[in-house]
Amino acid sequence: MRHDMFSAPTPEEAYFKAKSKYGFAFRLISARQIPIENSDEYICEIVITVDEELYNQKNRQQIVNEDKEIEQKVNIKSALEIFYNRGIDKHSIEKIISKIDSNEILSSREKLVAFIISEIHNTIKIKDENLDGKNIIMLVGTTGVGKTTTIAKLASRYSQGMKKQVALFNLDNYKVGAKEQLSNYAHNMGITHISIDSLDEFSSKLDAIEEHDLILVDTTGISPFDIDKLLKNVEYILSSHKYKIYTNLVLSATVKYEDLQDIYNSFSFLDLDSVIFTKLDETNHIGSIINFLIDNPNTPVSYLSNGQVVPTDIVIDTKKYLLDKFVGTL
Ligand SMILES: Nc1nc2c(ncn2[C@@H]2O[C@H](COP(=O)(O)OP(=O)(O)O)[C@@H](O)[C@H]2O)c(=O)[nH]1
Ligand SMILES: [Mg+2]
Repeated sequence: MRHDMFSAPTPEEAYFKAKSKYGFAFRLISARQIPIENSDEYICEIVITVDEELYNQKNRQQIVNEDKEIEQKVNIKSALEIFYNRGIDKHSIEKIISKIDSNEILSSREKLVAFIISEIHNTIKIKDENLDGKNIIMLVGTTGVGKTTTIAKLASRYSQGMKKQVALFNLDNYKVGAKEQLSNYAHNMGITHISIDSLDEFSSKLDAIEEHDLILVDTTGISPFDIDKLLKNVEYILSSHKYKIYTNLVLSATVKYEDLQDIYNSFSFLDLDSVIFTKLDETNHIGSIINFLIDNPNTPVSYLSNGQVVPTDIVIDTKKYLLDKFVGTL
């Protein structure tokens, strides 16, 4: 036989503890009240006796359980640190951790890391290139983020690679030299380029390019509110021209997470179809992008830009590229 001891504020609670551990297979040997130092209260302590085999079985299990719990905590902590150190926010990770439905995942650091990566993989949505029919692709975003450069790359991809009839539309009327930048690209590729100075002109110029499959619209220097106004103005014209319009927000990979979210929020009323991340060549740390995508799980990524060179520095397989780049730093 072996002895075991339980303590609690009342004898009933101490007895209950013994009962929940051993069932009814024990005998009470003693009970006493011990005064708690510097207090009027007591702690009740009971001693019981149980069969040796049952004692060993229960206590071994308890030690194993405690060890497991400690091991799990260590696994979780070291796995999470990997992600925190790469710029993933605590709340993003908590969102992922809350999806864990089996202890197996917590049994090793590697399994937990693999689980988090696979959840990130599931979170990243890609926007497939669907260019059936007539489409207008508009790039919006802050100045200098890489809209014009990306438009030139896309123009080359669609016109030369896919043999689409492409036209470039320039609403880039504030930035000095911007018109020339896009018209030079257009000229080199032999693509129609139309520059407009006022938003009203957009609809009238649309008539002139009806034979084109794809119109890429550059918008530097125009506020999101003006773009919204423009879209509302041309909605009717677009439907009669059978053009579908896709608005893509261009964001720089070098911007920190809070700023990405702020910029996104200031453009989000435009009914964004996708985001494009640029300047991926300028950073090895894309935690901010991953965070952004975890926080905006319905926002697909259509393209990535990883350099200044037109037309080559563009990535179509966005999910693979982002995951490879992120996992590469782990
Ligand atoms: N390193 C790097 N530079 C880029 C990338 N995309 C654009 N740029 C450069 O960023 C600057 C601004 O680009 P631009 O297309 O004019 O931006 P916009 O004002 O949004 O039209 C130019 O010097 C581009 O060459 C990129 O993916 N990587
Ligand atoms: Mg521009």
